[in-house]
Amino acid sequence: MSESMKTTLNELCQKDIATASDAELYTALLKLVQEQSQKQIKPVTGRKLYYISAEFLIGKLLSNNLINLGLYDEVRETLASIGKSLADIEEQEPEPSLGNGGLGRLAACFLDSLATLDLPGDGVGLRYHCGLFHQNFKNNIQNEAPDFWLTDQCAAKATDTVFPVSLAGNTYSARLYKLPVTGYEGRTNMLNLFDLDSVDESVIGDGISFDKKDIARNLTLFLYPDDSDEDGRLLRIYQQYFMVSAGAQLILNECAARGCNYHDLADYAAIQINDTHPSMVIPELIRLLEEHGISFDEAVQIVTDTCAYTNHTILAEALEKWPRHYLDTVVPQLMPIIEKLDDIAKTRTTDSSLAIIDQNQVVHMAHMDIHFSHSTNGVATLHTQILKESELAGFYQLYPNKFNNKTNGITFRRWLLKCNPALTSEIESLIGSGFKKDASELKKLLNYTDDAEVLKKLSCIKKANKEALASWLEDKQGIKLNTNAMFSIQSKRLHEYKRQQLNLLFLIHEYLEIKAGHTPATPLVSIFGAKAAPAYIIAKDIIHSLLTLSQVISEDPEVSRYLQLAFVENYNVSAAEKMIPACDLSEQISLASKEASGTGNMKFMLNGALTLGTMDGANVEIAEAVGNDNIYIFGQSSKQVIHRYAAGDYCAKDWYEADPNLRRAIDFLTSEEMLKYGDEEHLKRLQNELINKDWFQTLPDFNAYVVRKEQAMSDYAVNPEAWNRRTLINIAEAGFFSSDRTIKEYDDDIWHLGK
Ligand code: GFP
Repeated sequence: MSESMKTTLNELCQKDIATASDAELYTALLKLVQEQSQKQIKPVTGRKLYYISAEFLIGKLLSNNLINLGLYDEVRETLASIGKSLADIEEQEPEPSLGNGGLGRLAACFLDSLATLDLPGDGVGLRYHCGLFHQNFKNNIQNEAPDFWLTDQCAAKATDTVFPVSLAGNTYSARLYKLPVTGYEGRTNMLNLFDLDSVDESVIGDGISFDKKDIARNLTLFLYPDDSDEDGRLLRIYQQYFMVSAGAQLILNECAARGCNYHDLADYAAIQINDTHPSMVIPELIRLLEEHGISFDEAVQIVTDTCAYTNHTILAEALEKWPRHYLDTVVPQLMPIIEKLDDIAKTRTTDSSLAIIDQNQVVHMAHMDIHFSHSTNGVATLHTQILKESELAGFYQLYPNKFNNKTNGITFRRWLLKCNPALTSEIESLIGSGFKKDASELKKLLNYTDDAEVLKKLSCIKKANKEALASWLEDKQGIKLNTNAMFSIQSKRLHEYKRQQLNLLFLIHEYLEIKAGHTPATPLVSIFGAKAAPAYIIAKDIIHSLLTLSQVISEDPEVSRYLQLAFVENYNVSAAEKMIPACDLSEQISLASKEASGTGNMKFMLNGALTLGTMDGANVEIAEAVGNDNIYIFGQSSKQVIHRYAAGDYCAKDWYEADPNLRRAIDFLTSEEMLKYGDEEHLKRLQNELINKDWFQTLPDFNAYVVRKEQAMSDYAVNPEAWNRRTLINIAEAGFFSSDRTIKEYDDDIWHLGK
């Protein structure tokens, strides 16, 4: 125990910490982090990055900050010496609710890596009061409630800085909140979040409903407000413009304070547009530069040189396009600029499909990004290739030099050091601590592939992590897991392209096999974590079907000895930190070509899970890194899928009729067993969807999935040492997937920060 740390904490607590409550200790630790992170703030020279994003899924901050500031071990030991646990104290901290899925978590990993690599780079986003929503299950159905996470102790502090933002002709004041982002042995950057003082949580009615027209009170209540009606869609535009207008003013102010004369803005700022939500920053910056006396043509060039765009999806419905009259209503000041940009775009190409404003008067945000930024990147090699060859082929022909790939990454500080301390210290005892800063050093673990003792140790760590997960889940949801089973986990947003429904069909198949007397090679615990967008009906049906099946299984002791299905309520970063280290088999089963990258796949791999996946997104690069013997690949290739879509002749019903196992599984959805605990309308709707539509081609991959998963289960059961060796190889090869590598590539190729 460090006496000096004890003295510091006594002072911050203003009492002997031995007598302090967890809440008092939490407050003291926050102060400690705040003081230390201030010391890491460094002056900015040259180019500074502004990463604008609708989401920042940052997770709880206390432990992560202590790790990054080099205080974690000392604090933990000091607390332990007085019988306190840092983990318990961290329970005091509500998880920030500023994100949804991989998009927002990537932004959080990037902020961590920027600060770690000592690069000047801030985030710009919104301070949502209730985040996405808090998920709870009732009668096997997802319900949504507001996720109130803002407390007086929230690390995002209000400043006196406000910027005027004009929405539908009325002026609102965007207040700036600053949240320090610490780097591991690096610098402190900021996450800049904007909010409106008049937003009022008391306007929320049933569930997460509220008057969507009352902008002054609702603007920053929720991330991604329901867009199933026009008011909801308009609200999204209000939010987006509020974020980018305030962000653009902040950027111009900060640059001017460092000597920028606006003509040379690109020497002071690099702006990364994360997906299409912040796209209006382009016309907004042009508008502001014109206000500073810069000509339109020059402003267009300056903004192009400053901005870069990241594409995260090829799903057409996710590439935002807004009817022009929406923009006329919310941001009339931008429409003349967008029209002029469209005119310029039309001088560059005769291909009308590349227009910003199409013939139906719909404004394509991604098109504006690509025409008027200097870089467009995909987030994994395969994804970038698909963008170039099909989805954005016209743009690639027009601007071949703008396109580049930046395969995603994850921060190892949170996804190894923080979430898996036992594995971290085992790795450290084998190869030293260099991997914490240089993830490629993990390769040194390959020297231990034949070391039986090391392999045994890995499996003991995994077992302990499974027990920790099981006891957490028992406390939280009263579910008892068999920790001697293989743990397979699928945790990510609920979306048909991610194909939780394929996993569902497998579990039904397994259930029916067990009932027929065919017991599996190993008991299997199948765990899910996922939220469905409130208006996404089929996604909610999939959750309902999984929860219902879970009940069918748990009520049947004959089956539950071999098979369990657990659905973690309100999946978030804190839950992921408990689930990922406990996983044996990582489910990455999206329809090939549809998952741009995935980042969960990297987190599971780093924590020693083997991937069961399609050749999609970054799975392809994981397969290359570990070799085919150390991953379970199945299913159609992206080429086959794209071809099937192009041919337009996919008929789910043919597959359903041709395959008795598949038919049996789909029919079971509306069986007596399921109807006992489930709702007929939901179950039938999903069944119909699978038989008559199945847009994401679940059925053609069903058999291959069953075969591969049963192979994995048998390998796990038959030769544990070989399994552990493959675990070690996965960990050793995970270095490439560090977000430090990704950020270095962005900096070398696009941003050139600090120069
Ligand atoms: C999206 C894409 C993922 C990708 C992330 C980050 O995430 O494939 O890894 O963005 O680039 F779909 P989700 O929000 O869908 O998880």
